[in-house]
Amino acid sequence: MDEKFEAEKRAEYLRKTLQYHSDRYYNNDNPEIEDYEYDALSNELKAIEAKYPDLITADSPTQKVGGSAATKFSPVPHTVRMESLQDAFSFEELDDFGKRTSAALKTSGAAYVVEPKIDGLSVSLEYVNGEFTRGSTRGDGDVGEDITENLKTIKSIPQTLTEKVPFIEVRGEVYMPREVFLRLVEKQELNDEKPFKNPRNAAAGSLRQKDAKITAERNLDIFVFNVQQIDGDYDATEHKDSLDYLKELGFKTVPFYTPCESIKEAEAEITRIGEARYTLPFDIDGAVIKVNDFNLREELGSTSKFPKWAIAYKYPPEEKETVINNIAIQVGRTGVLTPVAEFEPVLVAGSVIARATLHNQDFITEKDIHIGDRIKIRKAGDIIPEVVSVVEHTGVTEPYYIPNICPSCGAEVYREEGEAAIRCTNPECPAQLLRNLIHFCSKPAMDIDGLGESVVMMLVNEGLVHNIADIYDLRSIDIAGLDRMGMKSAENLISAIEKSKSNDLSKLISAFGIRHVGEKAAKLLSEHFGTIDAMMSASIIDVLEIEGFGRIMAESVVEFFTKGETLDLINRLREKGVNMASTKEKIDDRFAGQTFVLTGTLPTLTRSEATAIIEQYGGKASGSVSKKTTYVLAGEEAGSKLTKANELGIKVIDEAEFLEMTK
Ligand code: 0OX
Repeated sequence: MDEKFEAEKRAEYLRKTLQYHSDRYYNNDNPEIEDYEYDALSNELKAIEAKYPDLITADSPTQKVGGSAATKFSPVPHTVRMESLQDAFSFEELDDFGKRTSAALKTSGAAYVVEPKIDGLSVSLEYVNGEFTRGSTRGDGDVGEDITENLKTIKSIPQTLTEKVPFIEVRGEVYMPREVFLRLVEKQELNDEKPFKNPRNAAAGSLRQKDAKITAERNLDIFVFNVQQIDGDYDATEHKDSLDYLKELGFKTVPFYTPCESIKEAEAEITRIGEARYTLPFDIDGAVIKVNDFNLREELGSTSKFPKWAIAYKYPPEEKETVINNIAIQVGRTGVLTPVAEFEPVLVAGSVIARATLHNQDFITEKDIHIGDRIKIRKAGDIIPEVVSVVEHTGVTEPYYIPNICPSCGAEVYREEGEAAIRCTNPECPAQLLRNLIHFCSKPAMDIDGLGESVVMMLVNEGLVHNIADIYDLRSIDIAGLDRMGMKSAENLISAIEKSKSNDLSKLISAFGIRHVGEKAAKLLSEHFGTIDAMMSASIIDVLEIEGFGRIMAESVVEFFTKGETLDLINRLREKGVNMASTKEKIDDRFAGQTFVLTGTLPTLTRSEATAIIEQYGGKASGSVSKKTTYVLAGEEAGSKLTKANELGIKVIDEAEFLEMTK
């Protein structure tokens, strides 16, 4: 195949992939890949585009500063562009940066400063007469989002500066200290909420909250590192001056920086920071080299995206070697057997780890993992342990295979065609019961406060609960006897259990943990059918009527509601008084996607009454007729709109026909 054609295909693939991951990162705060991996893909695309500039497209992720201006908050245009930094992954690239800088300045070399690159969210803070007036995210560099109220909750952001500077805009990085992050994740796990993947995502998720009270609870912090623009006395000529001035005004500035006379010195400092990386109380994803002198910075200028006077060196994720002692099997809620590698504990990215999931048999086979192997591990997103590769087999053991009986109950296991997962066949498997119970009580499900993993485990181990419905037979006297439980907490737990009986049906459906049915699908099912009885008698065709439901989901729902154990469970829960009906009225959106234009005087309805009916059923009322109009609702003395409707061939209806449509 022609080389350019191949490059074009690859570029297309890279653009799509990068767009997908960028959206997860910036708009959902839920990345799937490592920043490092993202950067590598981005660099590959940049290299292709450098070789074949005609392959550059306007929407290429390489043409954006990063992030996109989201719509949740009001837009803030940045009068001084919030530039991003050019990245380097090797010292050769730093050497090149040094050469470019010297060449452009026509000097033997500029002096630099090196500072840590805080892994958080870049923000702009504006002050008028020394008062904090507006704060925003970087967005795409040109337009960000107004997050003033959220930023006001960060204690280290001064509300009032020590001097009444007429106007100043500064730039800094909001971050979540590692300790705060670890506590937050602990709490999220306890509440069975989906935990944040790393401090950066936690900071982003906390900052872009509509409710600033949530941001306030998250204990975010900031380091300020740049004066973006200033209207006032400012005579800083080098990096140190600006940081000293910012400090004087009351800002918390970058925790340290080191002046370096050459790129070689800067590289030595970067190595030192890299070694100390995990001893810092906050995450860094690199170090920044900046030209020290402001006049030289000005002389160097910027490209369309980044300043030519600075570069970020990105550290690779730390990888360590260790030895697999054992592979344990965990049985999940839906009976899936998950292999977990247990290895010699090692210190990686700041904490000791001893276990990592091996996902499934395919993962093990692909990496050729045996017990006893020397392996390379790292932490994904610097948090979640993962096996990178096998370094060497010890020769002691065979390739590993997940057992063909369930380690919890001894029942046979099976692997469905086209699926990676291996499942236990026993619906009464105690390991599944435990996982199901934990899910049943969790926040997105029945939301029973106090019934988290550890209490559920005690209830099962003590033989107080054998089946989900047994929860509703518990008495405070049984619970009070459990470890670290008094009468007071037992009573609280009983009232939380009692309260869950009146939950909306959607929570119960979510709590059943039907395969392929998450929280949103549970809501749709509940709104569509209204009662559990209607759901139980629904056919696959009936379920497929719900928008967004495909065949796999529909089959799974019908299969679940025809199983004997489901019917037993529903009967028992019904006996205990658990609500089995939707408390939400079904939304009737029969006019969804339709546009009505009103003209003339209707016999009985006023214009606003007719509009209200259209909107109640999800339709739109518009003032002018166009090709997009669905109906023209015409009354007495209809004028030019009626003529236009006839010209365009749009259906004209009268009030009687309209009212008929609403029956
Ligand atoms: C950081 C960080 C980011 C900003 C625009 C020109 C230089 N995340 O810690 N950016 C910069 O500087 C850029 N410095 C930093 N320390």
